Amino acid sequence: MVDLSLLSQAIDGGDREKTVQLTTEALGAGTNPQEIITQGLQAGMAVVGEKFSNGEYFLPDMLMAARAMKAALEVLKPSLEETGIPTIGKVVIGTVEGDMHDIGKNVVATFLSGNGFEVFDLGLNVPVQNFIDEVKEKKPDILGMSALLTTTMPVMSKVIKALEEIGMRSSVKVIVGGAPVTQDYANYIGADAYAHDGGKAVPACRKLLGK
Ligand code: B1M
Repeated sequence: MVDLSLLSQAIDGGDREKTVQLTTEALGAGTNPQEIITQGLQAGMAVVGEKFSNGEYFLPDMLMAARAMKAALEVLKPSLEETGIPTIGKVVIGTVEGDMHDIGKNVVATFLSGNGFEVFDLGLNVPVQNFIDEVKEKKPDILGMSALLTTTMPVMSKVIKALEEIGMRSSVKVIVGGAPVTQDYANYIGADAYAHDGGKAVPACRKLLGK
């Protein structure tokens, strides 16, 4: 049994090698990958965020933690994606323009593809027009947008307005998320759903499709 607080500490220390080693051990010991993410990796990231807020950490510390977390997610990806579930819907997802945070969006995308959704990941810093073009081209059931900065949250509203302007709002369901995003904000901008984390994004997307 791997103590997941050690994993949080490895993320906090930006120690990629240790993070990968502990993630591999936890997985090998049968720990649920979702638990490894929330109780180990994400918990560590929360500490990094707090330390950045209070001036104890700087940008390079966040970058090192991010690299460690990305490496750990690569270890977890195959088990999160192992599924015999037939495709239940198509999702286009991305982090909005101006925002370089993609770890949480990647977690959500991996959870969705591991739970039977066909996912088209547009990456990070995605301009409004790219979301629109992809909705036109891929005709997804769901459009997912992630924002980690209070300054980039309004871009999600711009995408929804752009969909309205071209008469495509009713052809796609919109789900939003990211640390500063709330259910109230989702309601305010006219999104169809909000999910607090990757685990909750799966039932939220299923619900949007009535499945
Ligand atoms: Co930045 N950063 N960062 N950062 N960073 C935050 C977000 C911050 C809260 C840190 C802090 O001050 N405490 C703060 C934002 C303040 C605010 O706006 N309120 C901040 C800041 C200020 C900045 C810069 C401005 C710093 C600077 O340059 N001075 C800068 C901005 C760059 C930009 O985007 N333009 C910046 C840069 C960076 C790095 C590049 C160094 C790096 C990101 C690397 C990367 O993603 N590739 C980074 C990191 C690592 C963080 C923290 C520490 C961790 C984010 C993370 O990956 N968490 C973060 C502090 C924090 O969040 N506590 C912080 C782990 C991840 C699994 O969780 O992303 O929340 P999260 O995703 C969750 C849920 O939110 C949800 O599910 C996910 C999985 O469970 N979710 C969705 C996410 N998207 C969803 C979509 C959905 C549904 C659910 O539906 C579609």
